[in-house]
Amino acid sequence: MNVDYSLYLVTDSTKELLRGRDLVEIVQAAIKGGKRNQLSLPISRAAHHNVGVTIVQFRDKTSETRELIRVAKALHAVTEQYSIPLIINDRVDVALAVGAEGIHIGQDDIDLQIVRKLLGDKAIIGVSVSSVDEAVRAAKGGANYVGIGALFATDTKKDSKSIIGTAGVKKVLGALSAMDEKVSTVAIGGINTSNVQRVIYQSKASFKALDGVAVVSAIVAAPDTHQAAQELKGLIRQPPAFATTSVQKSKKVKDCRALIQSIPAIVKMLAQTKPLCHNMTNLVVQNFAANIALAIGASPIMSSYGGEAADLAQLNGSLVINMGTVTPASVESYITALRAYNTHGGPVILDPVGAGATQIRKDTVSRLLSEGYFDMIKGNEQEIKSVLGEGNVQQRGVDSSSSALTDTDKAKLTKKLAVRERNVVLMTGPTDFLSDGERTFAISNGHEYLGKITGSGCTLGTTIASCLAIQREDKLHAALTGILLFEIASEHAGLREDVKGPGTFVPAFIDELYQITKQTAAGNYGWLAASR
Ligand code: 3NM
Ligand code: MG
Repeated sequence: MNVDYSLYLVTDSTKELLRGRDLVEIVQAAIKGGKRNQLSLPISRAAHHNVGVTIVQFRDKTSETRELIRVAKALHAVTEQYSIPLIINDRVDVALAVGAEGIHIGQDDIDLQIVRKLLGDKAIIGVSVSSVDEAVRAAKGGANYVGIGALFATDTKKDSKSIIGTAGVKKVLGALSAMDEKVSTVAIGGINTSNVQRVIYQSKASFKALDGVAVVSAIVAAPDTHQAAQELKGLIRQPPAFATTSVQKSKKVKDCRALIQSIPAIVKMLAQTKPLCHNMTNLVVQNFAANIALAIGASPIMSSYGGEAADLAQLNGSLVINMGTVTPASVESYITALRAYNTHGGPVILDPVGAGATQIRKDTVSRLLSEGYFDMIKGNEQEIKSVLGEGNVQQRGVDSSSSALTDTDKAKLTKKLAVRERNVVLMTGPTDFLSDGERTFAISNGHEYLGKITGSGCTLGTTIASCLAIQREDKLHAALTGILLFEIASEHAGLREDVKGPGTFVPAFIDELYQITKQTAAGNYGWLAASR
């Protein structure tokens, strides 16, 4: 049975969502979503694009049986006209009464085996799951698809047992890909036009991607059903703006030395193009970060007001969100800016300063990760652990402290977060660990004075963000460039005779960054020989 799950509409019959409109008409408009404007689409897309939603589930938790059957019959007449399946939520009797193509059951509903017996082999049976265990059980029990959720908190279903995020969906996909049973997958809960591309992108496990997304309010509550379905369908077919598509996995340079050889090109380009580096950063490092950006040739703008981000995001620069001075207002600003940059594909770095120090910071990290995509996350060991939700990290203050982990463990954690978020992760420390989930490197450069001044981690974020604005295709390469530039300059500064301690180190460090950048632009790459 070849079912297209790509845009799965789940209906809702509550008054608030219907606003006096007829459900059957809404469903008809949602199915026709892509049809009316077909001619205005590029031919290549129009060809396999003749419908809006591709499958419909009738879900009504309150109506009487007679009414359920009446509406289901009317819906089936519409779905049959377009040859798409109608699935009935929970009610086998209603499905049998109208000859629907399938049933969707939750964990507390009728048993899967019984449904199969009653509806037969051809029926499409879907099961709601929110964990690997539930998904594996559904697959073994012969489900045709699983609805994985709740992805995000949603007003449509307030009793969701757990909010699992893209990380939870990815775990389920990973487990299902290792099974012999073929089961299709859709994610559900809070999906809309602002997040659908990211959900599909970030949920992908190495061997398995979602077959579709299921929505209720994004279509049923939309002011224009037809347009909402069409817009969602268009977004599903295209990768998000921040996805790196032109560099195939196999073509990415895997060898660290080869990557280092092509660092000068990025540094040169920095000086030539002077990309905008937008910093939403803490009060302590504003001035220092701006100076560091200038020293390497970037154009810093220190703007913490989210309202400005929509304009700034159009200038081809990058964004650093450093949550060192977090307030209720700043969180909203971060989210506004994050979305603006995600829409344009401008790279965004999260610096989760003191992520484990307070409950507010932990909540802020979860909220940010569920509201947008970070091309990179950089933090010290405690911060990365806290973002991962590993162990019970209680950070004292925001500065890094010594570690009990081995280097192998640190590399593993770094890679784990990069895989989970499908981005680049940098764990800073005496040795830095950098991973994009496929390649993991350890870097042992940097002078000890970096640990004795304030804002060295934060300004490393600014440096890397400037490089990301230049090298967008291989983000790991951009990060490696930023780290080596920053840390080797610190070594040059620390070794200078006129540097007597952290105080004299700061201006010398800015000078050395400036000198290295200038030398590179002039074709002198000698400094890179110090990379370890
Ligand atoms: N099931 P919206 S969440 C019907 O987690 C349903 O299994 C869920 O509505 C689950 O698209 C949900 O409006 C509601 O967020 C999804
Ligand atoms: Mg149910």
